[in-house]
Amino acid sequence: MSTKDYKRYLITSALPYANGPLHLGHLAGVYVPSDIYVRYLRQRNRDVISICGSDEHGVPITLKARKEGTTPQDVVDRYHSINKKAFEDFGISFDIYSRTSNKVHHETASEFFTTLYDKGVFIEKTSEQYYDEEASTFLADRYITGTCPHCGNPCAYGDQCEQCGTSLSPADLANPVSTISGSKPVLRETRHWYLPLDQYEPWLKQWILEEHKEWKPNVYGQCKSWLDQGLHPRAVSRDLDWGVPVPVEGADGKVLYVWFDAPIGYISATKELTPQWEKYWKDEETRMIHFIGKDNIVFHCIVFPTMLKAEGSYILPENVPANEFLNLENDKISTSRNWAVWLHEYLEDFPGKQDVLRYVLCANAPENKDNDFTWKDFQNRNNNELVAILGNFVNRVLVLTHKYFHGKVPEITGLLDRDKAVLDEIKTIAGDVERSLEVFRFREAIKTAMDLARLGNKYLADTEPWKLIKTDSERVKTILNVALQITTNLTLLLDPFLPFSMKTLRGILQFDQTSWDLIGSPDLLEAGHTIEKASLLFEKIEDEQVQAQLDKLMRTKKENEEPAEVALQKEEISFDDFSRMDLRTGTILEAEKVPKTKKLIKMQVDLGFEIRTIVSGIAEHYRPEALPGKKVCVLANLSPRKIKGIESQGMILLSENPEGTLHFVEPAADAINGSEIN
Ligand code: B3M
Ligand code: ZN
Repeated sequence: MSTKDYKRYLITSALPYANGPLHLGHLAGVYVPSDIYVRYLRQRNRDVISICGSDEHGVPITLKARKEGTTPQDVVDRYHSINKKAFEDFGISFDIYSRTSNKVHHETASEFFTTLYDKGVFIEKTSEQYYDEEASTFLADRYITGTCPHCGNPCAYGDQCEQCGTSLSPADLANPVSTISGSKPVLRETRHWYLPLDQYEPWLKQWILEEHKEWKPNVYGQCKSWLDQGLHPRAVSRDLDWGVPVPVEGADGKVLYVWFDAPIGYISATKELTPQWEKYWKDEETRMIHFIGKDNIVFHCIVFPTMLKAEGSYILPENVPANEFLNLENDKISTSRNWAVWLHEYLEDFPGKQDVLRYVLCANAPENKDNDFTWKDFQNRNNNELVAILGNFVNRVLVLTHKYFHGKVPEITGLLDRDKAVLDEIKTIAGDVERSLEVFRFREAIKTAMDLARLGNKYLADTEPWKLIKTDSERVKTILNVALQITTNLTLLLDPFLPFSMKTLRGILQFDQTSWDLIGSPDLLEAGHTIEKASLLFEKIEDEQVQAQLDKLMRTKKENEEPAEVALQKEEISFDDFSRMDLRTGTILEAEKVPKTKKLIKMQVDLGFEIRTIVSGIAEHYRPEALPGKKVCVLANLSPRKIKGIESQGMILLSENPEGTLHFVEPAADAINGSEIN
């Protein structure tokens, strides 16, 4: 691990696509941890900038625009402001929230490409791709549907079959169709630029596998597996009309691949933020950290570093603390199924409770494995930790200070060993929190920080100032002074995690400092200093509130229930094939169970022109005694078959419901036996 003391920090957080709102999975995976880290560094007085913005290119955005009958620019304008606001609402304190459709970004990405192009980094290759002649455009993989070669799903996409999950390329599809015009696409030659990742493989192996063994196991492991499998050149351009145009002569209709331009967005946003952007990007004494979710690992650990290395003047990330995914109530969060807690909806239902969500998402972060968010856990952590431990301690201290000393910090009349031990512990705890934060163990950090509140509660329970006040008010002065010092230290220690509540608490304490270095200093609040009246920092979340959230999710589940899987259509037949079947109406005359079988019933069926014996597997669905008199449809000219020694002379038509129950296909009630069914 690098022990170098860095001069400055460049913290980036994955640029969310501006084609939908944010949910709590986003916060938990990327933005809560990055914000905690950044706030902590600021409190330590480090030179730090926090960079984010909207990722506004890529095919899904153009697809969404097409679907809504609007322009991609309109889509990204809308979600850029929605998401920017959601981040602000939750106190995610970026220094800049930029966007990749703006001018600086287009210029920066364009220049970056040109530099690599001029250096001869790219390979140019011509390949055949599907082209829609009606719409005069090449088709991105997502724009093509066709039949999956693996499962026969007729609506598979050019990049993936959503029925069987296989990843595909457009050439795999049978009967390809353009989703733009509905026409059959043709193969056409097209030219693209490729980043030859394979050439950088030895360097990447050295840099990641040897020099960054300290990266989180989930990140290191994914990189290793990519590198072990061997890298291939990757196309960095696309035939599309939305994105950064490829800055090469004759490249009309081509744009940079979204994953080429998006990470450059970090650079453009920094340029937009400060004229001194180069010191953050080009000085070895900057520590660059990328906060991302696990699906972005390859781009941030392999592709983007290769781009930076190939360009030559940039630094590389020092760490990429990617998180795994957060599930919701035991199910994958999904935008298309609306299985999510949207940030704006959370705030409508829990106004002012941003810190509660920040707390729960950090305490339960999917740091090393996928994790589950449940509303029950949310309630428990709020009620049993924020309210019962932190809120309770702070409230007791504030209320007692007002009650006994009219809101003035009492003086220390003499420190006992117990008091000294508690005060010493503050620094120890802060040291532990620091160590956890420095290695991106946020769950551990928040738990340790809360230990200071636990310690405070224990201190009050052990010293019992509310009893002592009657006999030894001098001693009570010291106890409350110590308790107030703990409270003040909490505002410093918990500020990265719970910025809203700690701000409120600083207001109550009339303490306006936030420097981390003050933690553990004596007399943070001086004797005689006046504090404001207490107000509750956290309040209980009731069962009904949790139930309401669960009900909301249940409704979503219901709305989403997919129709039961239906078999695909069989091979086409001609009308002649159909008319060879002799389908007739009949009436069951007699029915009895076939002995020693579970399912079979033997019936006599009147077909008008004769009476047939038919055996059918319906004993689990109909009782024999209920059958005589029932009208049925019969395939009359099916060759007779022996079933359990009985010759069955025809077949009764049945339909099945989703639970597997069989029902007779019923003819018209007044149909006469033997009438034909066509
Ligand atoms: N737009 C986010 C995602 O995969 C993607 C990140 C870009 S970071 C440069 O959801
Ligand atoms: Zn399939």
